[in-house]
Amino acid sequence: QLKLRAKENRQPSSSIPLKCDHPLWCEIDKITIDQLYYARLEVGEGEGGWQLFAEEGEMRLYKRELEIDGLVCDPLKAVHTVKGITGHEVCYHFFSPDVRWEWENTLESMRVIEEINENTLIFHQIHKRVWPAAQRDAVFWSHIRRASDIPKENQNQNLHDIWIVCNNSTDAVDVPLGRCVRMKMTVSLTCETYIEPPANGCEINRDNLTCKIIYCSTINPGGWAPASVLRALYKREYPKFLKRFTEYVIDAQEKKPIMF
Ligand code: 18C
Repeated sequence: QLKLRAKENRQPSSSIPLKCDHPLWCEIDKITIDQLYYARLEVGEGEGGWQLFAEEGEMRLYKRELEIDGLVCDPLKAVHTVKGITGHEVCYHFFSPDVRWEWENTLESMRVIEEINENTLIFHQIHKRVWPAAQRDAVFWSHIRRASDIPKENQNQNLHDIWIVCNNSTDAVDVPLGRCVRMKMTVSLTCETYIEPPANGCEINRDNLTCKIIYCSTINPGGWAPASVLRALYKREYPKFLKRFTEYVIDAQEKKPIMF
């Protein structure tokens, strides 16, 4: 089993570069802004075809049934609220290749194939095989930013304390297929931090923090996979992922200074 870990401890900047010459930059910027807008649209059961399929504590997961060329590509939207961590911390752990093995249990291998800038990486991931389908891989850029870095003309809401990570498949890099079928995905994790002002001018501590998390995902399996297997798989795995990931971030940050 191949596990390639990033060597340095990368720390993405809290402000994105004003200018980037990379050919994918326009696409990255546009898709991230679109995903932020999409994530913040409220979903209600029955509205716009969204159906609640799992619920546990503060966590709610909705799906919209969608098939493309006979393949299940159901968009998912999950909302969760956790205490004691900031949106910056949640997004940092979702983005950073240094900690991905700590929480991501669908991986067989993960490799950073290009660093576009300190906020943007291109990954190649091979995922665990799910019987009876062929094994899947994905090539995608991953971009992290504080939403207040979005240019003023695209800010139609109050975005002061929001972070987003957007992962989106790309064909721009040539990675041979090997034995895998390549899936296509658009995934975003949007986090908003609420701070309850501490009494008597005390310093903010972790008890004052609440983080609202919105996770959106649309995955096209890219080739044959039985619909019943796929729907049963995601119904079980998305709630497990959200629970495991948020608990991991709470534990990882518990004793550390708050990353606002
Ligand atoms: O967003 C997540 N992770 C990011 C960083 O890795 C990134 C990756 C997203 C793709 C994840 C899809 C993996 C599916 C492949 C097989 C799963 C094996 C499961 C084994 C469990 C022990 O954005 C967090 C992702 C959390 C994913 C939960 C599983 C969702 C399944 C969705 C099905 C999608 C169809 C893919 C085709 C699979 C063929 C049967």
